[in-house]
Parts: sequence; structure tokens; C-alpha cells
Amino acid sequence: MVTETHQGGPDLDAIVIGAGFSGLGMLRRLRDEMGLSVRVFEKGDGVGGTWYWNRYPGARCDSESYLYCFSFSDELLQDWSWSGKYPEQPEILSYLEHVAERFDLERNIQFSTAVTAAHFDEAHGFWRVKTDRGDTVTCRYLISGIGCISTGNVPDIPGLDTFQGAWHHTGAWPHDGVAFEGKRVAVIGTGSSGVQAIPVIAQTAEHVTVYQRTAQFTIPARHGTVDRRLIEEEVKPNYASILEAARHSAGGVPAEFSARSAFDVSDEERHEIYERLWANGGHKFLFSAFGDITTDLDANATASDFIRDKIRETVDDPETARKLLPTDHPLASKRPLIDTDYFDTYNRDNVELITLKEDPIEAITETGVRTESGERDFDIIVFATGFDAMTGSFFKMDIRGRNGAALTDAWSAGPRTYLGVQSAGFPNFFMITGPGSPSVLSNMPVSIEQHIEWIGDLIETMCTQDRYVVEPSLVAQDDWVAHVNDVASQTLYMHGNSWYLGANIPGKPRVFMPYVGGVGVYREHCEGVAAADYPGFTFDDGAAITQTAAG
Ligand code: N01
Repeated sequence: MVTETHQGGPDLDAIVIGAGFSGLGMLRRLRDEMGLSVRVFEKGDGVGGTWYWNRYPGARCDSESYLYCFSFSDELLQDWSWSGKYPEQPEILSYLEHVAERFDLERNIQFSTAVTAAHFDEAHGFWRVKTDRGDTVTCRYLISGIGCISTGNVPDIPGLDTFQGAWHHTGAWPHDGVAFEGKRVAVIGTGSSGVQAIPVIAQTAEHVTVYQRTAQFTIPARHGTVDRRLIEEEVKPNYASILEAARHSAGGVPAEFSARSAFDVSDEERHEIYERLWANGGHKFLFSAFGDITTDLDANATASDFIRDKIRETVDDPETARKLLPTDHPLASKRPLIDTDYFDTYNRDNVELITLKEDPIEAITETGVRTESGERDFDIIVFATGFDAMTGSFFKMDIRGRNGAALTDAWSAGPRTYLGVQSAGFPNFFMITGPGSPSVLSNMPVSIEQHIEWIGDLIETMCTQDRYVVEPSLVAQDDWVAHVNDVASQTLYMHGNSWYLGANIPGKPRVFMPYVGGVGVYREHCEGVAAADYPGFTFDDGAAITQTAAG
């Protein structure tokens, strides 16, 4: 346990919250490249963040494995070998554990410790951070690496506390695993987690009942073992240029975006293109066929119709197929999904689908789930019901900036940041992949590293130029929030009830939280701000602070 020991100055240069990709990378940057004193507080008893908690069956990332990694060390890039085309949760966790060990990061991480409060001490110009283990420690820079989708959403269904079986949220999965053999299982939710978990659970469970609120578009992942020849002969010798292309791309992967419209080709040709991309699998279906699938409703309808036809072809029972057809939102207006055997799973005798819009849940009982049409008994309920995304994890901590103002109040109508890295009134508090940045719309490690580098550069500038405190101006923040909303309003994202909009959490303000302008555009904007000596940010040289502290 750390106790406060400062005599006017802070205990540490920096505190980082979380030891996932963000926290590990930030620790290395601040400690090893800048020589700062740093402590990471991590709630779990190991590194990994998202990949420490999300251990549900079938969990993997849908960025291709060779792109889902740190890029700061060429030796690391060359030495590590992924086994799958898409990286699976156990392997991503092993990778992050390897990074922590290889760069000797754990000695600065305090595990099993959650930050409960962080208050900015204006007189001294530093943050006072408290944890659930009784630590009180002060730091000059406070950096959040808490992730965007870390606070699980377990819906408030009456009767859950009476259920006599076991229940689990996908984002807080038991480390010993869950045995489904011979069990009657309910899965509530069909987003990325549910679509991955349902086919795997169905392989061993006696029976699975899926409770679906919104039918989903999902595209086959065509997952398999990694193409070793591609990795050794084409990727590893060219890693630097591949990752540089990823950094300047729209979504953090070096992809060819099609410029043509879905209506530039005949119906037959369009169908052939969709068939080929469906057979190849993955997110390329969305962007390499036509440039207007994600921007024009009519073009989008051609792809949406193609997928609906695939669902009808795949699912044997016409009534189940009907229920699985997404009809209330355009393709890719919610988080795009890729899957392995998702629709085929509904052809199994042990899988049943309930659509909640036709047959809503009334209660969870001692023995199962009761919907309008009747009650079903279960041994296990799996909540694949998502997260209080982007703001939920911030609000679990009592974060207070200038004048004791709470972040919960400053963001009561939706999160407000400048560039997604800082919020006005919260000096020297930085967010890696905060709201207003492209993070969750991208291959995360690329966005995370960009923030680590940019925040690291800003702190380095402050250290070398005797600038003590930095925060964005309200004007710059208001302009950025307006820009984030403006860009989003021109996209189809506004047509789906997604967690990007906070629509999954009752009572949450309906505001589009991430920046949809693209990873490359955003990076160039951030680089421009740094090159121009940070317009939109105000700096304080700390003279008044030093006097107060000395006095
Ligand atoms: O959560 P979600 P997730 N009653 O919010 C339903 C990342 N991720 O954990 O669509 C009944 O997407 C909800 O219904 P609706 C990725 O960014 C990545 O699956 O809101 N149902 C939906 O079906 C992803 O987007 C990977 O109408 C309720 C589901 O639960 C994010 O994490 C893998 C309900 C929640 O879907 C979150 O994904 C996993 C209620 N009260 C996760 N409340 C990969 O990279 C919600 N639902 C592959």
C-alpha cells in the first residue's frame, strides 16, 4: 500500500489506471522513454484489461492477428507468432503477459487494486488518487487506460436475485471456465459477444435458448489457422510499412476502400462481388465492395438484402429465419459483426430462438426466465448484454477537477472532451481512447498507441518547458464536440440503436460518443495540433501553485 508522503510535491510523476494494452504501453513510454516515476493501478490480479475479463467461450478479436499488437518494438513484432487468423482471447492474454514480462512492466503495477477516487488539488497542482485498498497517492499526471467497454451491463430484470442457478456476464467470466455439458442455458443478447459465444456453448450444452432483442447482420469470419507463409514472407519483412499504412487508414487496418458505387455495376455483377466477399469472409465485405454501403441507404439496402437472403438460405426453419432477419436498422449502423457458424447454429436441435420484441421477458424466476408466452427452466443464464460503454467506467470513480467539480456532472448530457484526450476543468488528466476519439471504431492497438505517443509527447513538452498544468479551453472542447457530432450525423450510424449512441443503457444521454472521421484523419489533426504548439490547450507554469504549496 502506498501512503501519501509528499512535502508539497507529488509522490509520483504519473499514475496510470488499468493494465491492458493502454496501461502497459503508457507505462513503458513514461517510464522507459522519459524516465518518469509511474505506478499503474489495476483492478484484476493480472495484466490484460479487456482480455483479462472477457474469457467467455469463443472470445476473440475480429482484427486480424498480425495487426492486433504493439508496434513500438520491431524485435517484439518479429519474435511473436499468432496461431489464428483472428487472435483468440487466451492468446491475446498470453501476448500481453509476454509484453509485461519482456519489458519488466509488472514491477510498477499494483494489482487487485481499483481506483475509487481522483481529486485535483488546485493548491498543489496535482491529483490525489484513492484506491479500494486504502492507498492515497498523489501524482502530477493522471492517465486513464480503463478501456471503452469495461463496465458490464446486466439488465435490471425483476427476479434475477431469486434465480437458483448460475448466471454470468460475458465481460466478467469465471477464470475457471463454465461447464455447459448437460446444462440448460439461456443466452440473453446477440451482439459481438453473444454471436461468438452462442455457437460454442451450443456444442456442449444440453439445450440453449437465445433471447434476441435486435436481429443482427453478421458476416462469416472464415476463421482458421494463420497463413504462415503470408506472415513470414509478406508481413514480417514489411511490418513497418504495413503498420504505417494502418496508422493512416480509416479504421486502423491497411485496407483498400472501394471508390465505386453499388450502382456503378449491374445487378448480376454486384451479386457476384457480394458472393466473393461473403466467401472470403470478414469486415472487407463492408468496405472493399463499394464505397457507399456505409454512407448511402439505397446502396446499403443492396448489401442488407444480400445478407437477409443468406440468412434465409442458411437457416432451415422458415419461422426461425424470419426472426433472425434484421429489419429495423441498416447494415453497419450498429457495430458490424463477424461470426463462425452463427446462423447455422439455429439448425441444431438443441437451439431455440425467442425474439423479445414479440415475446418480452417479464421476469427471471427461481428456476428460469418467464416471457409473455411462458416460462423456461435453466441451469445457467449468460448475459451477453454488453457494456455501459465509453463513460461507465469513468463514472464508477469519483473524479473531481477544478473547484471540486465532478466528471459525472461535467458529462451529464454526454461526454465532452477535446480530441478525446482531455476534458476542460480536469487539468493534467488524460484519457487513452476517450470519448471523442476514433478508438472503438478502429483496430484498437493502433488507436491506443497513437494516444500513448501523443500524450507522451505532450507530457515530455511540459517537462522540458516548465509547463506545469495543461487542460483544453472550453471553446476548443465545444468545437470538437460539435465536430464529432457533425461528422457522425452524416453517417448511417445515426440509424441504429447502438452503444455508440448510449442507446443500450436506459436513461443514458443519446449522444454519438466516438469520432467517426477516421483514424488517419484524426491522427493528422492531432499531429497538426502538436506541431502548432497545442492550440486549444492552455498551460500554466505553476508559479502560483508553487507559491501556494511553499506557503
Ligand atoms: O455487447 P453489445 P457485446 N434485454 O452491446 C442485447 C466489443 N467486442 O458485449 O441490440 C435484452 O454489442 C442487445 O440488444 P440491442 C465490440 O466493440 C468485440 O456483444 O441493444 N437484450 C445486444 O443484442 C462490441 O460492439 C469483440 O437491442 C439486451 C446485446 O445484448 C462491444 O464489445 C467481441 C438488453 C449486447 O450487444 C460490445 O459487445 C466482443 C436487455 N435489457 C465484444 N440489453 C470482437 O472483437 C442489451 N441487450 C469480436
